[in-house]
Amino acid sequence: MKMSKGLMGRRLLGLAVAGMALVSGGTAFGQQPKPWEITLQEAATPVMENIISFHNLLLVIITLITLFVLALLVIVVVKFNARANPVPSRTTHHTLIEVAWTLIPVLILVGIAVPSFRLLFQQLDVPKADLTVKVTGKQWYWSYAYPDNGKFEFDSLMAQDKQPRLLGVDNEMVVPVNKVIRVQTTGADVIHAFAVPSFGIKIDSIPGRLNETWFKATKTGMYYGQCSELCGKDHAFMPIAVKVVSDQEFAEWVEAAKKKYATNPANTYASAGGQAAQ
Ligand SMILES: [Cu+2]
Repeated sequence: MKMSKGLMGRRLLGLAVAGMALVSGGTAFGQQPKPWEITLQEAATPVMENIISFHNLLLVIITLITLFVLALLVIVVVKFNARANPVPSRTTHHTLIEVAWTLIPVLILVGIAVPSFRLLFQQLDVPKADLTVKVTGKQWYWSYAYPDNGKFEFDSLMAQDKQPRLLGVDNEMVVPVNKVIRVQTTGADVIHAFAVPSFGIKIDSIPGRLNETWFKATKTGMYYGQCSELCGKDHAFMPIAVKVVSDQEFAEWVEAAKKKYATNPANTYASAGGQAAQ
C-alpha cells in the first residue's frame, strides 16, 4: 500500500499521540523498569515530579560547567603550549580572577541549595494523612498493615509465576488514588529499605525504629519497587508492588481483605510456604 508523505506523517503522529495517551493517561498507567532505560521512572506523585525537575536542572548546570572547564583546557593546550607561547607570563596573582573563582561557585551552590532544600522539606514534612500503612521489612518479604481499616495485616512475597519477573508479588499493597498515604516502616530482623521509584520514596526500615514517609499517587495502576538495603541472601527477591485504585475499588478491597486476612491471623512466613524465593 502506497501512502503519500503527508498521510504517512499524520498516521505516525496519530500513533505517537495514541501511544502517549496510553502511557500518561487512562487507568492502565503503571511503572516498572524497562529494558535499556536510562532515565528515571515516570513520576506518579508530585514529589517525584519535583525530583525529576530538580534532576533535570542539575543536569543542565553540570553540563554547562563541564563544557566550560573543557573549553578552558582546550584554550590552555592550544594557546599556551611551549611552541605557541615560548615566553610564558610570570603572573602569579590576579585578584579579580581569584575573587571570581571563589564567588561564582558559591553562588552556583547557593542556587542549587534553594530548590534542593525546598524539595527536602516537601519529602520530609508529612502532610495530614488520609491513610496510614505500616510496612515491615522481613527476611525476605514485606508485611503490610492497615491500622485505619480494621487493623488487618498480610505478607507480600515474590510470586515466581507472576509478571513482571522478580517484581510480581502474591499480595500487593493497595492504596486509593489522590490520597495522602503515610508509610510507617520498620524492620523485623535486619535493615531493609522501602523504595518505589515512581513515587519518589526510599526509606530505611530499621529494627526498633519507626521511620515515616508519604506519597500521594495521582494515577491509578501498578507500581513496582525493591528492597534497597542489602539485607541478606534473598535481598533481590523481595519486591514491592503497589496497586493504586479508585476510592470505591479500595473500599471493596478493604472489605475483602478484612475477611481474607482475618481468617488467617497467622499469615506468616511459615504458613505462606516458608519460601521467599530460591
Ligand atoms: Cu530487604
